[in-house]
Amino acid sequence: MSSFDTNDTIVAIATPAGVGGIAVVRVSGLRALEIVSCLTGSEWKKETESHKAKLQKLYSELETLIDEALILPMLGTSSYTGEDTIEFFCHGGNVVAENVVSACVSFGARPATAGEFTRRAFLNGKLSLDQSEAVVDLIHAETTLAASAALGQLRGGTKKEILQIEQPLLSLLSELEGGLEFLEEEHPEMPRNQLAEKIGAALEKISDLLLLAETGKSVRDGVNVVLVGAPNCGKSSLFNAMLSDDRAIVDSSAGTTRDVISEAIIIDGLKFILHDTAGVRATKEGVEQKGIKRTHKSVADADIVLLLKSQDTEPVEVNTSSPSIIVGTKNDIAPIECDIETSSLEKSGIKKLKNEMLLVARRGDVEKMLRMGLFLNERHRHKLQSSQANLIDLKTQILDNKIGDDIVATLLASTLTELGEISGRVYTESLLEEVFSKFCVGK
Ligand SMILES: Nc1nc2c(ncn2[C@@H]2O[C@H](COP(=O)(O)OP(=O)(O)OP(=O)(O)O)[C@@H](O)[C@H]2O)c(=O)[nH]1
Ligand SMILES: [Mg+2]
Repeated sequence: MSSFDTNDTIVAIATPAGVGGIAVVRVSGLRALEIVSCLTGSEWKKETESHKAKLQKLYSELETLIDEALILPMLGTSSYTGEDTIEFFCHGGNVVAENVVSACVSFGARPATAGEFTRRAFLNGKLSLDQSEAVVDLIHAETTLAASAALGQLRGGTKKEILQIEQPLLSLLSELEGGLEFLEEEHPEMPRNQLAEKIGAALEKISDLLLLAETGKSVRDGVNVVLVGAPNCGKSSLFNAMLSDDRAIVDSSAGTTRDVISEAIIIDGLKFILHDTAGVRATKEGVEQKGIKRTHKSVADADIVLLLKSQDTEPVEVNTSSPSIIVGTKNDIAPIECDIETSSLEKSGIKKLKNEMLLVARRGDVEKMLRMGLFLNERHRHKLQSSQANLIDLKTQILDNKIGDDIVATLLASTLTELGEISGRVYTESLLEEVFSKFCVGK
């Protein structure tokens, strides 16, 4: 028997631990009505009106009173999981909900594993796999933009886009497979350019999605912005000015900042993580050297590099493949050639710099992503990338006339399996494990 046996009735607290007004205990499965009947000592039948709450006393198996709670039945396919579900809205805190769970277990439920309610929703066809992942994103959203994106995906945006790539390829596959049943004389091979064209159309859509996956990453994790430059060029001052907070130590001595200091700010709904770093210079001082090493590591991980320059310090060069903005600092003393001039002292140029960061981070694409209801994650991106590589390869082999319809069909089928794992049209037990292990218990 699998540990996820869907014949079991599962139970878990759906609200976070700790003291609060109410706690919600969720029960789902074949025996949900039987269990609520045991807890309340009154009969809850199949005919119970769904989605209509009732206030009732709950008792343990020893018939001691646990709580008086609002009980919400959501029956059959109308529930989140797609099976009979009962939610108990009981008093919050650390004891009552646990007691309700224990009572449910004594009456035959099993404690749910992480994400098991959503896993059932998936298995019962209520949510696709990407929609299930959107549930986690919605719960973990730190910005309104992230929440909107998660909601768009939960409402089926990604599923629809993926289907639009899959459908023509699936019909192509069945056409190819149909043709294979005939002898070559009876059924000529599909024209190569026609085949390549269809694969090309899928490739175009995939690369559009991959661009927006990049945007999804920015919205989900934030954009890493690293401030780098010579000692004393004003990095910590600019960092503080951007945060509107006296966060990092500023001093007229060169080499003040040693550790990387990171703080997040939200600009136009998008999260940016600013990293103030140690000034780069040749030094023999051990601690400073360690700091500079950290600067280089931050630069390597940056999404955007702010290269700072001031008239009173020697400019430094940094090696980076990330987009950079050359920021002139201390322009109240003297201007310098750069992309954006700033003065942390006078708080000038900060807004302009933030706008430039939004531009470089492709804030514009966020709107597109939201409109399409996409919130692609690393898993989706990985599947899209390898499907892209396989399709490019397949297209080349077709155009080079290297392979017959039978091989085309085999290769296409394996790519479709890969793509199908995004929405869960195709899935394995280990894929479900990978996805649902990221959930919390009770979801
Ligand atoms: N006039 C003026 N002085 C500034 C400005 N920004 C920074 N300074 C001064 O420049 C000096 C160095 O500033 P920091 O912000 O500590 O420079 P840093 O790049 O972080 O220096 P390290 O941490 O040593 O690498 C301080 O004396 C600041 O007051 C500015 O916009 N205008
Ligand atoms: Mg500093």
